[in-house]
Amino acid sequence: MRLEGLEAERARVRALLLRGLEALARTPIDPAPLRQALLDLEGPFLLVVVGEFNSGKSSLVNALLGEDLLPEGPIPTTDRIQLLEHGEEGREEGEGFLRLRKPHPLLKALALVDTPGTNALLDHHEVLTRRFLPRADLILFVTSADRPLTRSEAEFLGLIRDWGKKVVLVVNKTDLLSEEDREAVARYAAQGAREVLGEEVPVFLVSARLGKAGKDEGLERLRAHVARTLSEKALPLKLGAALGVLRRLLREGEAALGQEVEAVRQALATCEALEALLARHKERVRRDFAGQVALVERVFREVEERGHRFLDETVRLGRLPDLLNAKAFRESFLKEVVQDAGARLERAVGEALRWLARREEELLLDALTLLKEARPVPKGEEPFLAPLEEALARFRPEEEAARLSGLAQEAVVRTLAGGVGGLGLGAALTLVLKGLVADLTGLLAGFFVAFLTLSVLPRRKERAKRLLSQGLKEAYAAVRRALEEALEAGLARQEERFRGLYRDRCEALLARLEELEGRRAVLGSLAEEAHVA
Ligand SMILES: Nc1nc2c(ncn2[C@@H]2O[C@H](COP(=O)(O)OP(=O)(O)OP(=O)(O)O)[C@@H](O)[C@H]2O)c(=O)[nH]1
Ligand SMILES: [Mg+2]
Repeated sequence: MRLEGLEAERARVRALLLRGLEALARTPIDPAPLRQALLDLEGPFLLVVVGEFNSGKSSLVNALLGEDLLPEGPIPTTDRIQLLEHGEEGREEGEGFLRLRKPHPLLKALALVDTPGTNALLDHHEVLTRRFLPRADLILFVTSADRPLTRSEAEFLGLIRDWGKKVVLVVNKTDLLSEEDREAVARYAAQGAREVLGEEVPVFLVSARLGKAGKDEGLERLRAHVARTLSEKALPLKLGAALGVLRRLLREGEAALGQEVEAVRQALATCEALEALLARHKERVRRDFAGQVALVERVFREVEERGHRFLDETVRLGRLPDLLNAKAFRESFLKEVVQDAGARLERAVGEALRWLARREEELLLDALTLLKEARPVPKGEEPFLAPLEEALARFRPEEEAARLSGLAQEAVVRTLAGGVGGLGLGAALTLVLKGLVADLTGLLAGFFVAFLTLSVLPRRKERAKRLLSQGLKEAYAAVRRALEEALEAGLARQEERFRGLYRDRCEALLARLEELEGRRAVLGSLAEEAHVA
């Protein structure tokens, strides 16, 4: 019954590891240790002996087996992973690996693994051992009684903890200690291990040397502990070891994805900064465009002032006879009132539209400055710069101004066709505006016609003034509306083009962020399941 439960548990862990493999495939983490754990789930229990060189690991294995199977020595001796398995006598060598088979009763329940010592001058020894760590189902950590638990040993214990392994601490060479020192050494080693591992671990004081002669109680106790542990908890330990590997890799995967998420977030901050820049740009252009419109308005205002003065003088100076001569009146009206207003209006409108077109270049330059100042450049930002630089190189404000001018004309024509301009001013203006920009001369010629139709008497002067003002006001309103339409159309085009430079990339970043968060969530929930299991 209990066995069935354990087998079900093994199946559950196996399924979890498989899901872990799948999830890790979508991270930069090497899943090899997990794949190995999946294989080892079906293999023998791996009791792995680790420790610094010369602490007596090989001697301990020999003592446990009761025969001098493995070479021992005072210098770094073991240079490969030595795996002892139950079976017909045999030996198999591989790269950094030796497999020995023995028909030894101890090996029936487990495979015993001797590893190269750590903290020697031989780095490759330590690499072999570190790489083997994740495979251990239980670790015998051997330290030497004459220097129990050094700093480097504590650091190595830390690596073991990171893989979530269970540890049995063995203080070897206790034959070197006096009876009274044994107690202190045991306490010291136990406390050190507890501090690193965050849990109490069993500690055994042994002498492999004496043990070989069958004269060491500590070794016997260790042997009994191992036998009991295996009979009671072999499978839970194995499953726990596999889950430890899973948790560790999931943690690494989460950290790696977290870094990617951070990089994407930084890049997205650039997207937000560009959007904010665009919003500020539109606000500023709208505000400053008022200055351009005021220059246009001034042309109308000056005509109006001159017109009023002209009417006043015409009446005051008794130029009535002139007024009867339509041709002469028209000429002096054009000369004194209209002057070059048409050309000036055309220039002012053109200037306003060119001003508007050039603002786009400013936007691009501001964006480039923003991107360049945002150092250090987060990974993957370059693609933002390139399209902006290209857009700047391609930028032709004159073409854009011409296009906007076309838009403005259309707008004026549209407005006036809607029936502005009593007294036929509208029609005159409409005709004139079919050209490039408003021709004020034409507008005022229209006014002139209207003016003559009034009986020009002094008492009609005010009415004539009102008529002129009204006509100019309507014409100005039409031009202003056209300019405002051109402003909005221009801004919309600037916005569209500007966003086009980064929209795809920012959308891709958002999608990537979502994707990464999704993957991270999968790792997180697997890690939780691996904890509960
Ligand atoms: N006094 C004493 N010496 C021991 C004991 N166990 C091992 N030694 C000696 O310590 C030295 C190192 O023993 P090894 O078993 O080779 O140590 P190791 O940990 O396997 O060393 P590496 O394979 O180099 O990592 C040898 O000279 C052993 O004879 C012990 O219990 N008491
Ligand atoms: Mg050795």
